[in-house]
Amino acid sequence: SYKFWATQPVTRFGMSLLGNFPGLVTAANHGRIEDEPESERPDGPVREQKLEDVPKQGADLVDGFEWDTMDLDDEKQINEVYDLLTNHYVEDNDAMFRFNYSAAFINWALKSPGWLKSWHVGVRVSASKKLVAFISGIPVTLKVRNNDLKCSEINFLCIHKKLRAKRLAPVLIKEITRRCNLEEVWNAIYTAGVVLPKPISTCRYYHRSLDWLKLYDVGFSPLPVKSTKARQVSRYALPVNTGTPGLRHMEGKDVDAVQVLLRKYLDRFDLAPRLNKADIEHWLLNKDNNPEDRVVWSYVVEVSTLDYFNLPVINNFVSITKVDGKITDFFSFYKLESTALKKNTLVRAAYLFYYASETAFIESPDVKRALKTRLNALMNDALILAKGLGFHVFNALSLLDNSLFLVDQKFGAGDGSLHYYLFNWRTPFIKGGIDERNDV
Ligand code: YNC
Ligand code: MG
Repeated sequence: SYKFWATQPVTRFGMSLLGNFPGLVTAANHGRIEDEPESERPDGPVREQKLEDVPKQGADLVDGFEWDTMDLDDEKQINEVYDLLTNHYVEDNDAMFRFNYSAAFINWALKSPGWLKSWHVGVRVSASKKLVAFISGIPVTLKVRNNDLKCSEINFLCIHKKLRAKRLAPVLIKEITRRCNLEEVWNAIYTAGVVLPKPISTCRYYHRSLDWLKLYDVGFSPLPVKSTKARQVSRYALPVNTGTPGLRHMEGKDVDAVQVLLRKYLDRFDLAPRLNKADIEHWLLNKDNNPEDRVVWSYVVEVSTLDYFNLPVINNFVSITKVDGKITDFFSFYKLESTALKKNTLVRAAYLFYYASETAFIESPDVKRALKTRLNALMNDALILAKGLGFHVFNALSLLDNSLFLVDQKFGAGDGSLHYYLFNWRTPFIKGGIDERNDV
């Protein structure tokens, strides 16, 4: 039925909207059904809009509640968002675990380059000023097939459990839409576990045990019928030291090289963010001095130029220290804990974040096999590092080139999918993972 989503400029299941005829398509005829199959229509907006038509004021909330633009430079207000999410944000299907985004994570995720205060939207109880709902956006440039879209990335939609099923979510979504539109941003990307009209891509979560006993104790990992605890522990054992020569922490001096490498790497996919140097610095470099607040870990592989080009060192004519190395690979992961609700304990999860490898670009018919080998070596090191940092589990989605290493690295498919959505942009479904891609 989708009473709310049927009114929004998104593509529908099994039918197409009248769209992409500037001037013709208005809110008035939006929603009419056409015969032409959606898959044959060109990529483009579902609805064309003008700045002058965007309301200058937000819609009224029901009596007793008020809008508040959050100031996330104020630690107290970050903590209010943290408290709301800690108690009311996303849970798994069995209500055993709930995401516990840290205040440091919220600060990192919502204050990326170009962030706008007006896209951090709260709803408070008028009398007590208690924060009871939230939705946020950050600006992103997104490559969707052959187009670069100026988008907002919508996240952290959350409503207090006592205010559920009262149609407040559509009010929040319309308000963040209005605030994006006021900045002349007409498209958005968002992900959700629930099915809405209409996913542009769908991923599965994969989990790799680092501390199997902990995951068993909290009810995350079952003991397979034909196994024993000892066998499970040894199945997930990892070496203490990493294996890739030249692997080290990423530093400020690596930003340029990583940005170039990642851009080239992500260009191979139909859906990817366009990241500039400021983005790379923000998303990948750790700026927190307090180790407890650290959110992201990034590593590069640096091979000295002499090694890389396999040049013979003739004499000391070139001092090694003056030769910049070449960054051939990098990977990163971030920390996002979950509360195990029945045991009241935290599960420390590392999530695979951006990565790239020059191996993807070698000119050889064996490029895929080479990439598989290289990514397995890199991801094994990522697991070793995450284990050394005290993480209990390492999570990844079935996107990018992950299908090349997930099984080999002993990841198991989780239950539940993550659906990707674009607001006001039509494009055919994008298959996940290099093996399923059909675009070449
Ligand atoms: C959801 N996750 O279908 P229909 S993900 C979008 N995303 O509408 P009510 C959702 N829509 O079916 P409740 C949604 N979940 O009638 C539900 N809906 O068309 C739709 N959970 O509203 C639903 N956070 O207020 C229905 O439902 C309508 O009280 C019902 O509130 C929902 O951040 C929710 O999972 C999710 O806090 C807020 O259950 C609440 O149940 C909750 O009666 C736990 O709403 C936390 C949780 C969601 C995480 C996320 C991405 C959100 C994307 C929102 C869409 C953005 C569109 C682009 C806007 C910018 C445009 C530009 C430019
Ligand atoms: Mg509601």
